[in-house]
Amino acid sequence: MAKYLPGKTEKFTFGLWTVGNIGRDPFGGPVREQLTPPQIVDLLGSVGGVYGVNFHDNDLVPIDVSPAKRAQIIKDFKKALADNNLQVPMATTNLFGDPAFKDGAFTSGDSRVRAYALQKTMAAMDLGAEFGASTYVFWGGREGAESDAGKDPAEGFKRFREALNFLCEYSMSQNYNYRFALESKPNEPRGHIYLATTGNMLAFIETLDYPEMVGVNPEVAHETMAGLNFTHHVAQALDAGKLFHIDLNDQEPGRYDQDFRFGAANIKQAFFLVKLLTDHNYTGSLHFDAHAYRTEDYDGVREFARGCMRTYMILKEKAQQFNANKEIQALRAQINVTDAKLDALVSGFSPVAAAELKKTKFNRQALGARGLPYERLDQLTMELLLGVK
Ligand code: GCO
Ligand code: MN
Ligand code: MN
Repeated sequence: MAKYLPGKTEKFTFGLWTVGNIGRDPFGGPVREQLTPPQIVDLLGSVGGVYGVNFHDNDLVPIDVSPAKRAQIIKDFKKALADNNLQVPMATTNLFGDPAFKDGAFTSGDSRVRAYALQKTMAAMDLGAEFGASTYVFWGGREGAESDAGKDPAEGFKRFREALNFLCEYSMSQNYNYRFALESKPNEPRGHIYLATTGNMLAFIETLDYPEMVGVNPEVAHETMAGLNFTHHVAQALDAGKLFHIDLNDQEPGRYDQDFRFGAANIKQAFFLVKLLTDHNYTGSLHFDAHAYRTEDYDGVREFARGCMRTYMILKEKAQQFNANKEIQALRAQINVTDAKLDALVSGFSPVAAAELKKTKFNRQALGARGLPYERLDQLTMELLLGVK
C-alpha cells in the first residue's frame, strides 16, 4: 500500500471546490456539510502527499464580503496552508456562478457585464498573487450560448481576445508573472461553449498580443464528453510548448459532466495519458478537477483524493514497465521503422532532396502487405495493466 504514496515531487493538487464539493446535483441538495477553506486544507493535509490547493476567488472569499472579513479569511487560510505545508500554485475566477454572468462574462453582449468581469478578474489575480500562485486559469463556463440568435460568435472571440490582452498587460503591470492557462469545454453549463476544445484554444492563443504568456489547461472530461481522444489533445499542447496545467478526472462519453476520480472510467486511456506526460517529462501541476461520488461522507472524500493520486502513481509505474518491457519494445520497433537516409530527405525541403525523393523506388505492395503487430502489442498492454505481466 505504502508503495504508491506520492512524494511532493509529483505536484498533485486539488481545488477548494473539488474536495469541498458538497454533492449537490440538479436532482437533489447537498449530502455533505460545507467545510470552511481551512478545514478543506486540513482534510488535504490529512490525506498526505498533496502538493497544493487551488481556488476560484469566491471559493475563498465570498463575493460580497467586507474588507475586514476578507483580511481575516486570508489570514486564516495562510495559517492552514503553512500548518499543512501546502502551496497555492494556481488561481482562477468564478465568472459563472453569479446571475450577472448568465449570458457570459468576457463575451457577454452587455458592456457593463464585460467590464465587471475584468474588474472581478483583476481582483482575483491580486488574491492569487497574495498566495504566490504562478498559473492563472481561464475557464469560460458561461462564454457561449444556447441559441445563436442573440450574439455574433465571431464578436465573442474578439471580446474574449480583448479581455485576455487586457489581463496579460495587467499581470505584467503588477509584476505577477502569471502564466495564463485557457481551459476549453464543449458544453455545460452552456448549451454550447465557445472555443470548445484544446485545439480551438491553441489556435486562438496565436491571435493574442502576448501568445508566449498563454497556454492551455486541458481536462480529461472535456474532450471525452465530445467523444474525442484526450491524450492526442494533450500531445498537441506539448508539441506546441503550451501545456501549462492539466485537469485530471474521468468521464464516460455521452453522459452528464461526471468529474469522476482519475482513472475511474477508462483505465487504458488514463494509462496512455500518464505515459505521455511521463515520456515528455511534464513537470507542472497535476490538478485533480474531480469530486467524490455523491454517496460519500468526508472519509469517502479522503478515499477519493487518495485514489486519484494512487492511480496516477500506479500508472506511472506501469508506464516505466511498458518502456522497459523487451517484448513490447520489440513490437514497437516493428511498427516504427527507421531509415536514416529517407528521414534525412524528408526532414526539410531542398531541390536536391526533392529530386532524390522523386527518383527513389518504393515497394508499395510490400509496404501495404506488411503486418503490424498491434493486436499482440495492445494485448500485452492490457495484460500489463491487468497485473499479469
Ligand atoms: C468544469 C470546469 C471547472 C474549471 C474551474 C477552474 O467543468 O466545471 O472543469 O471545474 O476547471 O472552474 O477554472
Ligand atoms: Mn470540468
Ligand atoms: Mn476543469
